[in-house]
Amino acid sequence: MPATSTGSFTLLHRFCALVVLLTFVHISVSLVFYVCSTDVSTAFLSIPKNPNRTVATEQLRSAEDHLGKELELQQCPDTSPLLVGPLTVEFGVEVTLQQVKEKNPDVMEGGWRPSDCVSVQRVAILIPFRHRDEHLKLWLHYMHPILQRQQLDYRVYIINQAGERRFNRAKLLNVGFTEALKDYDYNCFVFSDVDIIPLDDRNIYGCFDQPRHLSVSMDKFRFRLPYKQYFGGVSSLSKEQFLKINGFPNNYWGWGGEDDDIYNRCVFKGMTISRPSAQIGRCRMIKHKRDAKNDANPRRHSQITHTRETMETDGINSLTYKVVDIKKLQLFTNITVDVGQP
Ligand code: UD2
Ligand code: MN
Repeated sequence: MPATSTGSFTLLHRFCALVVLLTFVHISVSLVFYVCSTDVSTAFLSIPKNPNRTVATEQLRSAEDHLGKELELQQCPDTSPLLVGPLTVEFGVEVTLQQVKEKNPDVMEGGWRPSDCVSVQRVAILIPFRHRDEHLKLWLHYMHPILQRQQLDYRVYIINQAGERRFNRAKLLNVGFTEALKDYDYNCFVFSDVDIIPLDDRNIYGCFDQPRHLSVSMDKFRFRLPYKQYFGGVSSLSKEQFLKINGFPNNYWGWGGEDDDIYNRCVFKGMTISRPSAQIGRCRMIKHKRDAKNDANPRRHSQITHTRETMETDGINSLTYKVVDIKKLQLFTNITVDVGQP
């Protein structure tokens, strides 16, 4: 082999060794930087981190996630794609609260909200209540699936009258309005008897640009409105509409009249009543006898002739009550309240 070719071989050999060395150094430096910049450092290398900084970083991340989600999520469509229309409702079925819970695993703290869109309707569903546990089971059994299909951001409140004195439906609903607003920024309130179930899920349990009467076509009244001004059963008012009429009357003790008073309040404040069609507004009421301590209110006929005057001073602005107990359960929030007596 000639001397010149041996020399160039050694040179090439050295050059290659240098390239390998440089590559090794490059990879090592990159690796060290990578490890230091990740949480692996804390896990494996026990490099102490500033704990405050970790918390702050995590808060920032979760705020970013939250904001990202809010920005990503679109408003729910005007008409929910989940609705199925006419429903079969049977009151002979045996249901337990456990079964209702299992069938509605996503219902928490008495309600639900869509996870894939933002609901415009933030609805508190308020039910005046005393000793109607069997009806309540059926109501929860039928209503939770319907309310989820309607894509509402909702929670159910049972406003349970404490004691055995005369029942006061409208005052319980005023309490429900006040107490629910302590939980969440609701913009809509649905007021429902515990014994009424809609026969069509297109009858939306939300609010409209006028106060809404939902139970317009009931089996009890042979699927007709009993009279034009009828506002009993299930109704809804936005927060604004409710405050405009000073809420509901507090002094209708016993059965009847309070629904007509609420109707009068709406009309006297220049509002009209919005209703679904007779087809979509079909519903059923569980047959029952008049409850104890809910005899017909003998003053109701005279009371409803004075709504225009009384509504200014009797309502949400004069409401007094004592909360006895609040229980946040999976299927509903139970508020037991002492509303006093006539
Ligand atoms: C009608 C109206 C109702 C209301 C009432 C007069 C219909 C369908 N409904 O109902 O909205 O105007 O007349 O006050 O027309 N409740 C209890 N425990 C009681 C008493 C009442 O939980 O001891 C609750 C329960 O939610 C019940 C509601 O109050 O559904 C109305 O009472 P009701 O069902 O006895 O009266 P009803 O069917 O004549
Ligand atoms: Mn009833």
